[in-house]
Amino acid sequence: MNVLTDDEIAFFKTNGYLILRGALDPEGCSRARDMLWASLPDGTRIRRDDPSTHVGPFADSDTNDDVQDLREGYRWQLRRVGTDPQLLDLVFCDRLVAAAEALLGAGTLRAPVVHGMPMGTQGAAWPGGPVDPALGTEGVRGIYCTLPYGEHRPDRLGCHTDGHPFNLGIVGLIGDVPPDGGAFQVWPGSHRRLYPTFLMQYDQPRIPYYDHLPSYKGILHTPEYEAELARVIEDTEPVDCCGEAGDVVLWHHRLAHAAGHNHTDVMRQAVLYDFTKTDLDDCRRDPPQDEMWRDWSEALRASEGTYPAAMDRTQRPALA
Ligand SMILES: O=C(O)CCC(=O)C(=O)O
Ligand SMILES: [Fe+2]
Repeated sequence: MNVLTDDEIAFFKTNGYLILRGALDPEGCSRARDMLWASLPDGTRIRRDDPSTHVGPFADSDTNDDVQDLREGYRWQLRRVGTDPQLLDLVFCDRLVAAAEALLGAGTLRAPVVHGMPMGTQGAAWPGGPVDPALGTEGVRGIYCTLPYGEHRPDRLGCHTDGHPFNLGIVGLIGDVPPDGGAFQVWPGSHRRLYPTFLMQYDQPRIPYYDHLPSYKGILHTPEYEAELARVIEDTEPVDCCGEAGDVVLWHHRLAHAAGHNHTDVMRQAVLYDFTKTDLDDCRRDPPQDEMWRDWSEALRASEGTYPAAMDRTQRPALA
């Protein structure tokens, strides 16, 4: 099945992301929302049927520091359901598998494991750290939400690339997300600028945590990466990937991105999944290649990356 047009493939090659409208089954989105709300213990202040209670931050009594069911500040990350068959059917569906194969090559994808290990099973990478490098994740990352900010006025939004190896990310909206509503933000073209600044194609070196050597822990970026990311932030306007339930953003693993600030009164609800190829374990030892599309589909490698100007508008939904 060829679900992506040549123009869509070209847009992805140049910009590092591609928005597909209505790619998720509406019933599946609705079940995912049910799953999210069903995960709450009894008696929480936040209640599904009263949107005024969705405004963040979470009350102290609703806060939970379990990495598989994180509720803290303005973020709610439900990872425990990450290998539920219904959630896996939602993202590893025919249309998205075909789209991912159009970019990565037919028959190259590793399937998620039903009832396997959700992200966070093996805990944080270091004390108090994030669950990256996502050890053992066999399903979706989880259902990630951003509560409305209310009066909260945060600092300027930063951006990052992710710390664990994967090939192609997706963010699928399971509820409508208006502009400025905490949608996934992407910095177009940053994948081509950042890819060569890493030491390895898919991984990043990590400094382990030692009690007696506390001054540094975590990912160690190259100076080239830090400098290029600073330039990206300076010269590139992020795209707010807002949309309706069912819309999906596909994104390159080295694309700079962020979870947007939510200045609306609607909670942002999305499911995040990482497509990985069965040959990732071999390819991940390689340094960045002169041909950065070596591990991608023939169609993507052959694409010249040019597309009709009108796509710049349809792929920038907040401006449309
Ligand atoms: O929730 C989002 O929109 C993005 C989250 C993200 O960037 C991450 O978990 O690495
Ligand atoms: Fe990220």
